[in-house]
Amino acid sequence: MSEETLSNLSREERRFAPPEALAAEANVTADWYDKAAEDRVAFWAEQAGRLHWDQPWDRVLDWDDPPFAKWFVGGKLNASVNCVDRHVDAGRGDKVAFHWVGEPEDDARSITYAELKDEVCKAANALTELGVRTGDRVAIYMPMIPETVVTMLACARLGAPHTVVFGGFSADALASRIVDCEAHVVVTADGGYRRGAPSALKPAVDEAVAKSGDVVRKVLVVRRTGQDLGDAGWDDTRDVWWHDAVDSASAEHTPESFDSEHPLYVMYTSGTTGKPKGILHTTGGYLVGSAYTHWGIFDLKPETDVYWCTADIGWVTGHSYMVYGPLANGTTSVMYEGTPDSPHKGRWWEIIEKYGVTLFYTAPTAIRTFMKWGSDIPAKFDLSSLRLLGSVGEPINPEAYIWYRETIGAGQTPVVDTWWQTETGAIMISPLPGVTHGKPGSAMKAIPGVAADVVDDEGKPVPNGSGGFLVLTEPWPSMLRTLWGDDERFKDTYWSRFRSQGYYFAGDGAKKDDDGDIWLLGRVDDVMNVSGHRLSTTEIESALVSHPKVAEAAVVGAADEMTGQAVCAFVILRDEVVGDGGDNADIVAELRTHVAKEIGAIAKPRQIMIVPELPKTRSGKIMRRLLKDVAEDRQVGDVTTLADSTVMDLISSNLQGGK
Ligand code: 6R9
Repeated sequence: MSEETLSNLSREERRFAPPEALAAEANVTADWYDKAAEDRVAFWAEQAGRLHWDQPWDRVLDWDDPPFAKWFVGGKLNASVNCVDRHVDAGRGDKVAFHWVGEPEDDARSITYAELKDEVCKAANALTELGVRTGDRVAIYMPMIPETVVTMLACARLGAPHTVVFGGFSADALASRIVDCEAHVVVTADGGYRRGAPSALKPAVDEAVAKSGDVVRKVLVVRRTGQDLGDAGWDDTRDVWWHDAVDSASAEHTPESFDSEHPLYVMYTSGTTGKPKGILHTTGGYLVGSAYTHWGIFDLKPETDVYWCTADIGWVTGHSYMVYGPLANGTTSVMYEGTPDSPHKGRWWEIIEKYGVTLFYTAPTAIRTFMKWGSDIPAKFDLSSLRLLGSVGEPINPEAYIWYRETIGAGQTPVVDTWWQTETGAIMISPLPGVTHGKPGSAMKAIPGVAADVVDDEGKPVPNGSGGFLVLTEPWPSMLRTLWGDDERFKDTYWSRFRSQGYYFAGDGAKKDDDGDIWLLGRVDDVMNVSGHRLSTTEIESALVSHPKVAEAAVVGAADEMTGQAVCAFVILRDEVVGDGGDNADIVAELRTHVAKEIGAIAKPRQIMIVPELPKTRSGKIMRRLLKDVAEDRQVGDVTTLADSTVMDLISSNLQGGK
């Protein structure tokens, strides 16, 4: 990207200083930036002191064979001991680890650290009984229930890397992951509750197992809904009920210590080609990264805070910021099974009020949905316990940031916009809640210990005020170690673009503003080129969302004979606008003018389509690829990773009514 990059984002001038009381007591202070930069390796060694090591490391970082890193070399530890046993051993066994809230109302339970430890030990014994040994992979396909966390920790306790597959993924997606990492055991449930009804899981596992050759030997099944198990029913030689195998197992289990570089889990994420990438995280470095960032970026005070991350456990955020980070820090967390509108659109706010949530972490897509539903809904609840709000997954538009801060955070709480990836394992770029004067829409700068930059095509840092590619310039403890079984693809995907500089290429476009703060501009493949001008999808989406009639917007670049690419926008209107019977043609004209005014005539969408929904992945990312198919009048491509695969039909039928 060049100076031609048009920018309405950098015109954003609002700044929010940290609340004085928070700043005075902040876990991480401004001097940490310098301290970490002076000796990064020593800084990380200090952070590693947050964990319990059975054997100390002899070398903090081995970067002799880049890009293959080893952290805390020679150190030994057990991740489940760090997340559970050591809190019980320190006399905090009665502390609540999770306030679990099921989707059906009144279906809730609170689990203490002592109870969690017993469950993890029982599950570790049961998995051993089912044949799981150190190094074996276990696939997990579960709803958001406590047993899911228990299974992950039991695997970690045994040194058996887990691979959690989101419960909404298809049987095919599950099968390809099972086969890729050769998981002999699958843990699942009969189903989970979503949108007020049981939603089956076990039939998809049966189908996936059938498609996986003879890889799967045992399937451990939690009874959650009691629903019918489908055509394949039950296979007595393979299927085992959790309540038979785990409930009767011993709660005594002696953990083994594993090498710091022992694999902890594999998490699959989609790449640019069809085959998903199995991101490998190892034990010591990952746990250091997730624990440090969870404590620092959320300013966690474990004694008093109640923390809630709304991510699904099948996503990396659910791993680092629902399980490993919070538990390593001895946090009390909320975990919620269902959707935000069950049984009513205020469910999340009701949960915050009930449990006195102080730290809240969610995604921009959720925030925009709540904006669409209207501010009167959260206004009915007491949200005064909140003292910090986090955002992750996509760039947060200034409008959504302001709404979040004002409506949910009473105009007082800091908002931490955290940039990171499955690959980075932990937050890399974010404001510090007690230090940073936040700018709506900017993730600001690399946190202490992390080194990031925005570079041009040649890998040279761009000057302030310019855009380019986001890179991480130094190794960090929670970095992915490789792609499961594919070192070459690992090198190729992340380390070949800026090989001579040795930078990690994140695949995101970004810009430094005049202060040198970083603004994320979306994936580099989301950058459009219209008549030779580079336009960012994020910036145009932001401009659209800043219009009072718009709830949500997605922009794609569609092939255009005249201009190379043309801007096509898909827009969801706010509920009150949809209801007033106005003419869409008028609104479209108004929005085109609005974008021209906000950014410039070049950014004016060629086409604006008013739609009822947008296609999103389960982690809330808009699938622009599918919208591009619509914009270019093509057959819509593969929809299997959509959270709701009927959305594309809805969009198509809606558009037939007139574009
Ligand atoms: C944690 C997670 C990673 C991609 C990343 C970027 C986008 C995430 C963001 C953000 C702007 C933020 N992304 N956080 N973009 N601002 N605060 O989302 O992991 O699912 O692997 O996605 O998400 O494009 O490259 P993952």
